[in-house]
Amino acid sequence: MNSSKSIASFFAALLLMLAPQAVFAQANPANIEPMAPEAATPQNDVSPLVGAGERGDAAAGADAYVPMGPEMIKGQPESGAFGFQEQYSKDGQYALWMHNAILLPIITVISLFVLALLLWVIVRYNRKSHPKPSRTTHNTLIEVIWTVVPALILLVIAVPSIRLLASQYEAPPADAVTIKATGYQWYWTYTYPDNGDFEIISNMMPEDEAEAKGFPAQLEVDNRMVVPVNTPIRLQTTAADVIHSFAVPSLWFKLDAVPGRINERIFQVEEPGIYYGQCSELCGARHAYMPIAVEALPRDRFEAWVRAQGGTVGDEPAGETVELGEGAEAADGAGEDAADGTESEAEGAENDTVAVGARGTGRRS
Ligand SMILES: [Cu+2]
Repeated sequence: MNSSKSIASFFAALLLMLAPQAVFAQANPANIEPMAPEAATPQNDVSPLVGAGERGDAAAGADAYVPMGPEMIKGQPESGAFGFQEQYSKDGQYALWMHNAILLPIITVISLFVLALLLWVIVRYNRKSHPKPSRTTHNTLIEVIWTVVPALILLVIAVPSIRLLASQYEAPPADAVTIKATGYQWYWTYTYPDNGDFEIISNMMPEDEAEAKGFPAQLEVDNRMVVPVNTPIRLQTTAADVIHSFAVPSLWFKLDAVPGRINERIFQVEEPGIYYGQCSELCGARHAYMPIAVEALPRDRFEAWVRAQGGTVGDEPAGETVELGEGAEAADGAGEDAADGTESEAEGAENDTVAVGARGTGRRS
């Protein structure tokens, strides 16, 4: 790192510490002083991170993020259920309406009509009751009807269908919050590039622990993907090893996560709550054990959570926290042990940028 970047990051950290945020209230101003002379030297990458760490502690004290309990679960599969899960996104609600009010009635009527025709032919025109077959080959009226009516039915279906398709692939607005979900064998990481680029590592919660806490086994995770409610999100997916697929049925969302590519789709949750999903592309031995848990929070609670992870909100300078990518590489080991691995890495390297990443990822254990 060169010295000008170091100086810039020092001022960035200083600004952060002086910012009049309630969550910073407990940061001890005395700690700002000793850092000043050190920060000017090129080899000192530490001081802004000490500041970032203190911000995390302050946030944890004043306005701590507490993961939602099982009473807030909204989207999850139910034993013996039939049909779609209840929908908590606009596209999902529209799609569910289209399925229930348009597709299902049309399918039912057509199936019954064809069944009736078949029964009529079987009963009325079998060899016994109708020994001498008619030699009729054409009937213009019937031919026009059986061409025009299906075309009209397709037209009726096409209108809401194309509308839904367009809405699903609408480009997110410029002020959308960007979240990048990366699939690994076999866990997910969530990066928040608009908020200081911190990373959350999300592993399945052990089944007995999840059940003891009242969460669905094999769906609950140690660190959820936290999103702001009623806010357009630019959800990007990619993968680090093989193809995975990010899918949350109750939010009408499924997008493949392909190594070397970024896929992107707009994502919006209408209500605070917990929404469960799973990797939906066969990706190896533990494909079934890399669930997705989305926690939607009101905007202010989301921002408090971001700060507690060492991230930034709005125009706050990002400082050195943008280098959290290293945390991800440190965790690139066995899937189950990823989060633990990062924590131990952080203990040994408190003066490294990884420390902030681990602080973010290790909060819930
Ligand atoms: Cu997968």
